Amino acid sequence: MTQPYDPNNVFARILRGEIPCRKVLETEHSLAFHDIGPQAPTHILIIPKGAYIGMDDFTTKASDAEVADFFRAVGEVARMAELVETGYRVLSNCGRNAHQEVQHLHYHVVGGRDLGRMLG
Ligand code: IU
Repeated sequence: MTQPYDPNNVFARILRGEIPCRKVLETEHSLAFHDIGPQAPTHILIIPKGAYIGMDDFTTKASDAEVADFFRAVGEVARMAELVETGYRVLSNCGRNAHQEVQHLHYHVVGGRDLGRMLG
């Protein structure tokens, strides 16, 4: 990562309680909430509570406990949203080519309709 973490990005502000969110799940190291611009009937974001921009700094700087907590939260969100049986998509946009909008790592969990094929 070349740019520094911006502590005033919108997800940092949500984590500090400065901006409200529709919370789905909170764990020791992670927070999940509904996306404000849902792309499907269910569209939930999962973020680590730590100050990580993307997968690069998360997987090199976060503790094993943070990483495990985060990925368990992703799976738990899918179960809580009752997406397991019908299926869902998990994705994370990291960096410029992926059009990452908010510079705090987030995974999207999207489901509730046929999502089509992502590639090809
Ligand atoms: P992206 O992967 O960085 O492109 O997605 C950012 C997402 O964050 C996008 O789906 C927005 O709708 C969502 N979002 C949000 O839920 N709350 C906000 O205040 C803002 C963006 I700004």
